[in-house]
Amino acid sequence: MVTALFSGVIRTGLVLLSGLVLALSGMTARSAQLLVHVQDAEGQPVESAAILVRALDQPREPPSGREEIVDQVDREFVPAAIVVPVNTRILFPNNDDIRHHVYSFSEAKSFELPLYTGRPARPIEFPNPGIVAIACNIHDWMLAHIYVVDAPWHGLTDDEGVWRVSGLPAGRYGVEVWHHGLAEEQQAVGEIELDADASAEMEATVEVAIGPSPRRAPRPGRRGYR
Ligand SMILES: [Cu+2]
Repeated sequence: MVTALFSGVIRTGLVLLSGLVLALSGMTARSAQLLVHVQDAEGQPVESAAILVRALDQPREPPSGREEIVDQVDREFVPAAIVVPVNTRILFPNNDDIRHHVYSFSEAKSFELPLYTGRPARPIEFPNPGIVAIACNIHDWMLAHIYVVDAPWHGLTDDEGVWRVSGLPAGRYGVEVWHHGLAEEQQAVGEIELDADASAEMEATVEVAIGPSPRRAPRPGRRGYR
């Protein structure tokens, strides 16, 4: 049985696809789940877009930060995209046998870790929401994006452009899609009302150029390798 449940949707970009009641009999905690699918203008899935979900009927409490690691392996950042709550502290260890020089000029956080090997003495703290692009001053293909968010529910889309969350209490939610290829005013925003035991799907189409594939480190022995 499929029953449409939802009234409020959508300002721009992020639209409700379907809502249905799940028969979750026997579960004591009544909660909803939400699936968000992000695609580009050609209908191709957008991987590593950050999804932010906020309860609109409850007071905003910033999520507490955590400890994370963005590694440097084979002259690449690993992972190349990460979403973290504000006040997260990220350590940037260098696992290569050469030196890297990690920096960011982003508004949400600018910092610099001058040429180093091994484990830096301390992590970098990210107190402000926003997209932080990090790079290496020596290897110009090295690039990663840190999505610093103040939404209690958050995650990154997978290679099919999908992210899902469960355990949402019934209520109204604001949903945002962030991607480093989007200007702030292009970020997709939507609203949804979820009943307990409901499951909903939303879809965002964003004008972002995905390109053929991300630049990778040159293979050993080829020109340009440093
Ligand atoms: Cu480097």
